[in-house]
Amino acid sequence: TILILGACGQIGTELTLALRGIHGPEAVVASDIREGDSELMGSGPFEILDATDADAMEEVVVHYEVDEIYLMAAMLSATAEKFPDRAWNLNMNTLFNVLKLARENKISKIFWPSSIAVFGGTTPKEDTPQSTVMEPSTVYGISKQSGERWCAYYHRKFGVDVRSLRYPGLISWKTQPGGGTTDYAVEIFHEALKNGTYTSFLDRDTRLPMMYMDDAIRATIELMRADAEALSIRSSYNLQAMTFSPEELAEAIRREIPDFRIEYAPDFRQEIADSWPSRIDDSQAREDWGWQPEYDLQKTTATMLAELRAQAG
Ligand code: VAH
Repeated sequence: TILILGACGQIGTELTLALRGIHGPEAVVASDIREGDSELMGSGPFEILDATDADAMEEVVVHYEVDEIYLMAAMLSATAEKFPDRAWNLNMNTLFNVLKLARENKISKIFWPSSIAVFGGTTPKEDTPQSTVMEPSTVYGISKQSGERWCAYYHRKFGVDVRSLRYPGLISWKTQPGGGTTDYAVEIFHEALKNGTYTSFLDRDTRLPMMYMDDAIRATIELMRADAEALSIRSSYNLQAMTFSPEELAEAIRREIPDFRIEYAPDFRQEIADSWPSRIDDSQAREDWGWQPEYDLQKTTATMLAELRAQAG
């Protein structure tokens, strides 16, 4: 059985639905600190579970005979700057609980998401290498860099089969993201349809690596399916799909909504975004397990607007 921790989150919701589509509803147990949207809750078994509680997690693992865990629970970059202690506790203790279960052979495989947030201001911003200088300046980035080191350690020392991806900013319509710095790229679509205008909290020329959710879900499933022998990276794989700035995204939206207007009012998240790279070198993922993005800016924009219009009915 597969267990998803943080199943109500932006990635967790779609990952749960995708995995249930492949393995069947009963093979995928969703869990989170609170209940999720109706589509998720109606699609298979659900458990209220605080992933920082090791005993509670082990009870769920034993009860459902879990052998794979996807740990999607975390506090993202912007919120983590406001609550550093809670962010560190949530982001790290959940990972330690899952790694320990694997070390004790109570589960056999782990997916754990890292992020482009592991890179800092001294990291090369263009074609950021798989292995490079990483001096993250955010609580979230520090927790992801440390988490990567622990994943590599547990793999090397205890043979734990833990796999990870450095997700860029993710764009999706099904579930509202929470507390990210890249979330302007989600909010903008809702605002464009509702008000025809959006005030961006990142400046016009802030170019960041981004990815449409379907590509991120497919990358996750492809990585977990790959032959363990093919994986040369056990910290976390670089991934690149598209790179754009708020201004470039606004131009793409105007091709569908001609009178859409954008304004810029950078806030504390600008400093976070300025510490992150613009374009990532993902050649190792392409070489090891055949990674290939399918959504570019134009296709993402068209899909987001079409799906949100359909959702609005
Ligand atoms: C965030 N969406 O903004 C997340 C992600 C790279 C961005 O880690 O914090």
